[in-house]
Amino acid sequence: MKAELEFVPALIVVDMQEDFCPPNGSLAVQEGRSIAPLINSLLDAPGFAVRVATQDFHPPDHISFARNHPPPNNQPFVSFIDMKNPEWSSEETKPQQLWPVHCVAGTVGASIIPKIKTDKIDIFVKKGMDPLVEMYSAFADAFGNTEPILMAQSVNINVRDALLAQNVTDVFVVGLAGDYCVKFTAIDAAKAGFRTWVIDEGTKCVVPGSGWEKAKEELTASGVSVITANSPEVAR
Ligand code: VGL
Ligand code: ZN
Repeated sequence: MKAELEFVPALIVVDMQEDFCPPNGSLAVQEGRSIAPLINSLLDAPGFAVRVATQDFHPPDHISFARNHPPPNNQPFVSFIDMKNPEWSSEETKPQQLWPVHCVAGTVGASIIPKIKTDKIDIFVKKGMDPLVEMYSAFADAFGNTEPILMAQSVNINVRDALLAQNVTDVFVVGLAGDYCVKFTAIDAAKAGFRTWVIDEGTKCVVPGSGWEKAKEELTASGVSVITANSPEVAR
């Protein structure tokens, strides 16, 4: 009966890509590049059993790109469109926020910034590849679909199964952006049954200040702990 005592931590580095970083990223998050040293120190820490990096990896016709929708309701950051659940039997729709073109598969914008020590990464997760659906989380699309057949179009690997195969118990999340992909990845990690932590100084937000405050409330309500980098809980 030592199951409760087990601590097998994984690190997930979310979307540390050129398009989310100043000065040239098309969806640059303020100070996005500045968290690279902290993330590298975590990647160097021997304590993590698995190190994952995610990449937003969209086709040019992705549903979240404002330019793929007719005016006037196609203003990046501002407009929302109705997005349909790609699950064939579902009629469900959701409002989807529109973005500038970003992280197009194969472009420099989709590449992980060179500062990040990618040689330490065990698993690269590409997500958002299905043109018809948004996927902020590395675990599920915007409708919560996690079935492999459906997911195969939007993601290149089932992260939950990959982490479970390594007996992971705890997931630590850092990267960009705190109020979108970091938040949804952490909430889904908790839903998947992992004890989940977001490291506060390890993320920056599309909407700094109020966006991060709201995200922290949602994280806490979902059972995710937001902690500082020097907390004793952080694997080293
Ligand atoms: C993200 C907006 C659109 C993110 C991705 O990585 O947080 N945000 N696509
Ligand atoms: Zn995206």
